[in-house]
Amino acid sequence: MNGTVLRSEYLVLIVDDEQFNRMQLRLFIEKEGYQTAEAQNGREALTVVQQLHPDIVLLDAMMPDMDGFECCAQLQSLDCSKYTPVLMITGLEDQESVDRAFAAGAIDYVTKPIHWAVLRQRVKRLIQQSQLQQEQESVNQELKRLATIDGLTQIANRRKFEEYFSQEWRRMAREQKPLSLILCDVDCFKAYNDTYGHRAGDRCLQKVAKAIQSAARRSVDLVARYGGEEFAVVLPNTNAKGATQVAQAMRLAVRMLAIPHSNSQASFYVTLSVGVGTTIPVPGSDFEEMIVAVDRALYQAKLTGRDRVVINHSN
Ligand code: GH3
Ligand code: MG
Repeated sequence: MNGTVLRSEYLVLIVDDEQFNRMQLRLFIEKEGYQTAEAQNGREALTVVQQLHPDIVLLDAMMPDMDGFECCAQLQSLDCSKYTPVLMITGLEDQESVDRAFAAGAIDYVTKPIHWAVLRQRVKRLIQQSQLQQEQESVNQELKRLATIDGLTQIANRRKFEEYFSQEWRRMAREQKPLSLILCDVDCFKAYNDTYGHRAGDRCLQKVAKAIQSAARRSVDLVARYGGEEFAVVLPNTNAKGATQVAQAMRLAVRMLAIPHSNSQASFYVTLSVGVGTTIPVPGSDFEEMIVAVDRALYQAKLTGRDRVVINHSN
C-alpha cells in the first residue's frame, strides 16, 4: 500500500435518513479533503451510486424505505459498484446486526456515536484497498487479453481459437445450428520471405491478418492466427453458402491488397488459398475431425492452383 497517493477528488457517498447526521459526516469528510454526495435512504443511494460512481459508501444501517442491509446487498449485484467499498455505520452493536452487515457485503463497519479518528483511518484505508484491487483487476484483464492475442498480427492466437471453436462447437450442438470453419494459408510464403526478407514477410502477414479480419463482419466471428502464415476463422450460426461468401471475400480482400510477389506460382501478388466447411455439430462429438476435413479442402486449393476457395462437402 506504500506509495499509493490518495487523489483529492475521491467521492464519498453519505447515506443517512437524518439530516443532522449527514451534515456532520459531510463536514468531517470534506475537511479530510474528499468530495461528498448524499442520499436519504437505500433506494436513493442506489440511484446516486449508478450516476456518480462514488469511491466509497458510508451507509447508515437503520433507515426507512430501504435500510442499509438491503441497500448493501443490492449494491453488490450492480456491475458499476462491484469494487465500491461499503462502510456500514450502525448504532446497533449487537452480534446479529454486525453479522447481517457483513453478510450483505459490507466491507467494514463503525458504530455510533462515531469515533472520528477511527472513521478517518477506515475511509482512507478502504479507498486505498479498493484502488489497489481495481488496478490488480485491470492488470489481470490485460494479462488475460495478452495471453489470447498473437503478438505480430494483434489478432486472436491459436489458443484463443481452440477455446472459442470448442465453445461454439458445443453451443451450436445444443442449438442444432450450423457452424462454419475457414482455414486460409498464404500462397508461396516461403518464397516471399526468400525474395523480400523476413521483416517484409512479417509486415505482409500483418496486412493479410487485417484484410481477413475486415471480411469477417459479425461480432461473433473470430479470426485467429492458426500458425505461421495460416489463419483460422470461426463463423457460428453460418451456413455453407454464407461461409463460402465470407471465404471468397477474404481471398479477394488479400488479393486487393495488391502486395507484389514476383516469385509466387499463383499470381504476381500475394494470395490466399482457402478451405471452408460447415456442419451442425453432433452433441458430444469432437471438433478435431472438422479441422482435419477443412484442412483437406485447403490442401485441395493448394493442389489445384492456389488463390482459390475449396469447399469441404464431407459434412
Ligand atoms: P504454400 O503456397 O504451399 O503454402 O507454400 P508456402 O511457402 O507458403 O508454405 P511453406 O509451409 O513451405 O512455408 C511457409 C513459410 O512461412 C515458411 C516460414 O518461414 C514462413 N513463416 C511462418 N511464420 C512466419 C512469420 O511469422 N514471419 C515470416 N516472415 N515468415 C513466416
Ligand atoms: Mg503457405
